[in-house]
Amino acid sequence: MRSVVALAGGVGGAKLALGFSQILDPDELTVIINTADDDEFYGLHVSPDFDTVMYTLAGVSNVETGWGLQDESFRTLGRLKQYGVDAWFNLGDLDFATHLFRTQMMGEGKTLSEACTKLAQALGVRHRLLPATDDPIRTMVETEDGIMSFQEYFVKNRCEPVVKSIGFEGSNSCRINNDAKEFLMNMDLLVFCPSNPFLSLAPILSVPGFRKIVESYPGKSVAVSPIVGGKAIKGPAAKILQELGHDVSSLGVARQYVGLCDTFIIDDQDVSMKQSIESLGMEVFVTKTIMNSNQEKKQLAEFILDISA
Ligand code: FO1
Repeated sequence: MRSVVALAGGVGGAKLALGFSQILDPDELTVIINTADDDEFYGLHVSPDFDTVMYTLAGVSNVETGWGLQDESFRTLGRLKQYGVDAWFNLGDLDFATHLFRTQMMGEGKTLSEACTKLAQALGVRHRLLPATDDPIRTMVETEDGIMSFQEYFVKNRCEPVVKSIGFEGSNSCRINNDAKEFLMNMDLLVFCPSNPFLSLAPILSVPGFRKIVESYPGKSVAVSPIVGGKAIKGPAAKILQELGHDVSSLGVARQYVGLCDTFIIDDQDVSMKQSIESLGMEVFVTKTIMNSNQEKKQLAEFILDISA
C-alpha cells in the first residue's frame, strides 16, 4: 500500500486532490490542508480551504466561483444585510449549515479536525482530509493600506492592496495535527499541490516542526507550479510574487521550494524555464498542468505517481 501526502490550499489543491482520489484508495491518500485562511463570520467558524477540498471531493463544489456549493442561494445573507450586518463575506444558505454544525461541534469540545472529519464523512468523502493544525493560526497581510486579516485582503479588498509582507499569527504556538504528523512520518510520496506558495503552503510549513519534517524527509517530494506562462491559474499568486520582489514565473515559485522538494513540475508553456529550475538542484518535468476536466486532474495525478514510482 502506498501512502501519498498532498499539501493543499484552496482551488488548485482541491483539483489535484480530486485527481489523486480517482486513482488512490482512501487509505492511500492524506490531504493536509491550510487553515490559516480560517476566520469567524456571523459567529461561525469558517474553514475556506478545508471546505473547498471537501466540497470538491464530495462532488458538490461550485466550479464557477471555486468556493462554496453548487446550486447555492444567499437568502440568509440577504436577511443579515437587512438587519444591518456588514455582510461582505458571502456564505450561501447551504454553506451556512456546514459552518453552523462545525461551530456547534467545536463548542461542544471537538477539535477542528474532528469536526471537519465528521462533515467530510457525512458528505461521503472517503479519502482522508486533515487540517494542518487544530490550533488557531491566522494569515495577516501587511499591505500599503495597513495590516488586515487574510479574508479582509482577499474578499473585502479583492486582493487590491499592495502586499508588503505576510505573517501567520499563532504559528509559534500551534501544533501539527497528530494524525497529519503520523502520515507525514510514514509517507512514500509528498506532493506540494499547485497552491499559492505564500498564502496556502507557507502557513502549513510555518506550523512548528512541519518544515523540519519536510526538509529531512528522505523520500520523493514533488511540487507542481501554480504559475503558468507568468500568470496564476487562479487567485493572487502572480500579483504577490511581483509585490514581494520575486520572479513572476515558475522559477520564482521553485525558489520557494529549494530544500523542501526534489522534483518540480511545470506546464508545457514554461518549458523554457526547465534548465534554470534544474540549476536550483531539482529534477524538472514538463507536462500539462492546467486541470479543467476531471480527466485532466486524474492525468496530472497519474503523471506525478508515474514519475515518483
Ligand atoms: N471568496 C470570495 O472571493 N468572495 C467570497 O465572498 C467568498 C466567500 C467564501 C465563503 C466560504 C468559503 O469556504 C470560501 C469563500 N470564499 C470567498 C473563498 C475564500 O476566501 C478563498 O477560497 C480562500 O480562503 C483562498 O484560498
